[in-house]
Amino acid sequence: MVLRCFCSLLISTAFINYGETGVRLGLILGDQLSDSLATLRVLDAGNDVIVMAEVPEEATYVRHHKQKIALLFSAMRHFAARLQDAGWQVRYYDYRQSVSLGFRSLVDVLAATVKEQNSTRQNKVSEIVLTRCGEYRLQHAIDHHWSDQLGLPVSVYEDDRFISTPEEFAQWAEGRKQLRMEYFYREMRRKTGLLMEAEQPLGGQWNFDHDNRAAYKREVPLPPPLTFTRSNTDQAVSQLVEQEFSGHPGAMDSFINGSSWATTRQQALQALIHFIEHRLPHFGRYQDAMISSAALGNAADTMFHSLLSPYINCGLLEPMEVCEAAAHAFHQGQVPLEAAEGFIRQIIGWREFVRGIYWNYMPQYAGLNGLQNNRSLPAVYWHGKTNMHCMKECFRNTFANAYAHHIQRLMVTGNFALLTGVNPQEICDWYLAVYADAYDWVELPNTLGMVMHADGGLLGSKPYCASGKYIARQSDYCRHCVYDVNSAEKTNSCPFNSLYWHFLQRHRQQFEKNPRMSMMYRSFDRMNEEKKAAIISRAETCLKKIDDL
Ligand code: FAD
Ligand code: DLZ
Ligand code: SF4
Repeated sequence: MVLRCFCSLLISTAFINYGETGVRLGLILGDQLSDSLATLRVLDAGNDVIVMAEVPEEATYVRHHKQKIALLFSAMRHFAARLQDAGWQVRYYDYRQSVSLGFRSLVDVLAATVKEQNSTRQNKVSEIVLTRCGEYRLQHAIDHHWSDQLGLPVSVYEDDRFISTPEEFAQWAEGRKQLRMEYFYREMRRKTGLLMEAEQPLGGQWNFDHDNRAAYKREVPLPPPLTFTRSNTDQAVSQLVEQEFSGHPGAMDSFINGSSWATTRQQALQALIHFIEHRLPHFGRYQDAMISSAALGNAADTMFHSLLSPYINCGLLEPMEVCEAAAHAFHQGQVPLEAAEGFIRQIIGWREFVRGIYWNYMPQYAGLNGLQNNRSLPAVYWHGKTNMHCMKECFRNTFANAYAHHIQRLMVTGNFALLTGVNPQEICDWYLAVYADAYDWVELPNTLGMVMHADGGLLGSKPYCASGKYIARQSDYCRHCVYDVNSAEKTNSCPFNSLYWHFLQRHRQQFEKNPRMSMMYRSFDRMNEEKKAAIISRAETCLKKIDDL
């Protein structure tokens, strides 16, 4: 049970200058669309004003996928309308208003709102109130500049939609030689009581991951896709995005026809119920599986995954409520324990863990490049045209839906960036741009740490590098590919194979003594010299013409 009490939530107040009671302006960000938000609990609907704004700085600090912007703007507009219906005064600036008024950033919006309020109303603005924001970039500006810029106290409250706070994570991490998600996850299970019986995990095991490695052989049908009715707001936002963000990546079709993202709390709840009924029962088992869309249509793009991350990350759903729904389904006998546990682990384990890493190590974390990788991001990451069937499928899903599931991100497009030595900051910017769920706090540790191993192993004791064999085992991709997954040296050999060995040779010094990797070095060393040379030569050819592969 996570206790909520706003009196203990205040993190910082810059520029304390109370004296008169006035109006407080509560800024609600695009990823804070929750009824339970601390800002809403602190403020008084009868007196204070909520400010929300679509602004160029947030919409363009990377070239966000069109659907990410559409989802966020539409969800923000629906949320603002809900607040108004509930009796709040809301000052909402849509994108065109912001641009026409010359606002670039959120602080520009606040400055203008303060001026307007102070010149037209009796009650002057006395304070700005916010909930801790997700990204370091913005939180740093708030902590260090906003109070001076606005001439007002700026109070920041804890974001207690998360299970743990950055301070709790820092305490847990302090003095540990290695940070392992598994141990942090156990703390979170104890803290939430999810799937616990007194102090013990239900089923006598914390983690059932070893049961979760199956390839999908069509044993059960893929779940039916869910579609959402599009509101006038969705339609207006779609038009805006097509006109104002035409240079951003991605297609809008699946958003416009309602087959991608929910934009209201009610629709997000529908998505949660759909997941629990149709996807969760098989979630764990097929979590690492991939399958081509040609034979199975759109359902192949999502398989049994929840598709809930965009909603959890922008606030339409809360992490605890989705976990409680999964636990409830287990207690009702609707899903097996390993399915519920596997899902809950992703949320209270991985999601909380990566956030802890982010706040503990920022801002230095963003600049790490432990493997000294400096290749520019290959153009194929933007145009998606390649003969590598696995990559083609992942790019198609990404650009069509602003989505790819975890194994597509980690073991296909991520693995390729790792093996080819792409600069971590460039690949991070790509992941931050192209997914509907992408926010720096969660994308950065996943990409820089988990995929690129650029943090020296903070997030994983070994890099997630793999040859085509892994992809062949977990998917049907290789059966539809022009490349031969059983060869590493032939001219039509799978690029992942030779690149894998090339990667290991390039980083022999770092990884040869790693007990989880030394076997691979021994395998390579056992090959005859001719074969080794042919593999390395094939990898070098691949590296020279990445965009032609
Ligand atoms: P499911 O497979 O259904 O998982 C359930 C939930 O668990 C997700 O909704 C998510 O909230 C959580 N979760 C699962 N894995 C992770 C993880 N590794 N870190 C954090 N939360 C996790 N996730 C994001 O939310 N935003 C990102 O920007 C993001 N960037 C990523 C970049 C890379 C390179 C990789 C390898 C992973 C990234 N992830 C990110 C984690 C994960 O891939 C997505 O959370 C997941 O694919 C979202 O789809 P889903 O909701 O269907 O997830
Ligand atoms: C992602 C995003 C986008 C595209 N646009 C806005 C916006 O116009 N206004 C806003 O308040 N938030 C937006 N967001 C989400 C913010 O980038 C996010 O709140 C911050 O990065 C903090 O996590
Ligand atoms: Fe991908 Fe290689 Fe398989 Fe082709 S053969 S799908 S490139 S892993």
